[in-house]
Amino acid sequence: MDRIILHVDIDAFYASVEQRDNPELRNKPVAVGGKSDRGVVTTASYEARPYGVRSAMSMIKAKQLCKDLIIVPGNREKYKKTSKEMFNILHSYSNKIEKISIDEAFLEIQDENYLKIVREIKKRIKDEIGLTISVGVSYNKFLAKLASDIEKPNGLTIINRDNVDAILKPMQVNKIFGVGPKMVEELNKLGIYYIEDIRNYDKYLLEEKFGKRGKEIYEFSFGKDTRDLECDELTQSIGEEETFSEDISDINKLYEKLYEHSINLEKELLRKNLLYNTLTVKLKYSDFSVETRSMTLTLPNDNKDKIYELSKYILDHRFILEKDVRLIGISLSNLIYPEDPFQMSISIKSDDNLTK
Ligand code: TTP
Ligand code: MG
Repeated sequence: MDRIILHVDIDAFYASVEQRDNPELRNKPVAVGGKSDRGVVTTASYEARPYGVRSAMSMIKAKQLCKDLIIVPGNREKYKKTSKEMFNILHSYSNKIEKISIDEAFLEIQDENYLKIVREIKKRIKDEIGLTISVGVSYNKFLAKLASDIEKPNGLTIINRDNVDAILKPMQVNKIFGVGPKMVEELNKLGIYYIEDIRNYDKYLLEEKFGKRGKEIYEFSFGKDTRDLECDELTQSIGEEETFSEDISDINKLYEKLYEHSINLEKELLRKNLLYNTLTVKLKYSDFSVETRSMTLTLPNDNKDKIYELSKYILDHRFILEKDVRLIGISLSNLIYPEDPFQMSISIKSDDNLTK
């Protein structure tokens, strides 16, 4: 079966965030960037684009092109936070996500009913974050990215085996992944202007002239791309800890804190769609010395009651508790994504368990 790959890209990202947060900017030509003579446009709202205002253009030029342009300074922290919110939503639909930039990602999904998923993702990003995205769906990365660019803003384009030739052949060569102005010039010299021209060119001559790149361009011209998603490194561990305002000797207070940590950790596991295998309890004593004790489960888990039960067990049986406690923490490691058959089999084989 073909893979199902989505390419998701927020529309006019920085400008859309500014329009979202300031109603006076809505439906108006907006450029985000520095106002000074040396200012550069980071991005322009879709209302400014018909005037020719583009990313990386000097603000002076942008203002000349569009007299009514409203220039807004950027707020990187806000964009980072918004980006994180989008990635959190995406993570609830797939474990296989490649982050390309602050507002762009590939997702590989297993569910053949991808239209339902795409519509849900678009709706959630609109309802929960207040932004629109454009999505491309196809059977590889090259085509998915190409697709998301075809209809913008708020687009949804599917490239499948039936329409791939009709879409690709008439496109200009610069639409091919990694083909910049220099390469376009080189290809034009060979009489190659459209993707169809690449298909009709001799594969070996292209390879001879451009090396590995030539071979890739030839493959892309037929919509072939076997590259896998380069997924984010899995989070190594997640943890909760708290230093008390006064050192604690009452074991019940420590239990209470463990329970609070368990609730928060369960929330975080669910949000990140993770299960843990190993739980560690950390204590810092009144003399600032630190001790940790860990245990590994037989089966990965994400339940707060289990986290509490296990951490309480460790606290009761693995620590001596002769001194007052200044800080108590729980961390979860050996994290895995559920429904990953390979990882599940590793964890089940683990011979460490609670009763040891
Ligand atoms: P893009 O996704 O390239 O652009 P965009 O989201 O503004 O517009 P589009 O609808 O075409 O996707 O980049 C995302 C953000 O990155 C963009 O909003 C601002 C920032 N950026 C820069 O700061 N400098 C640049 O040169 C570019 C291209 C983007
Ligand atoms: Mg974008």
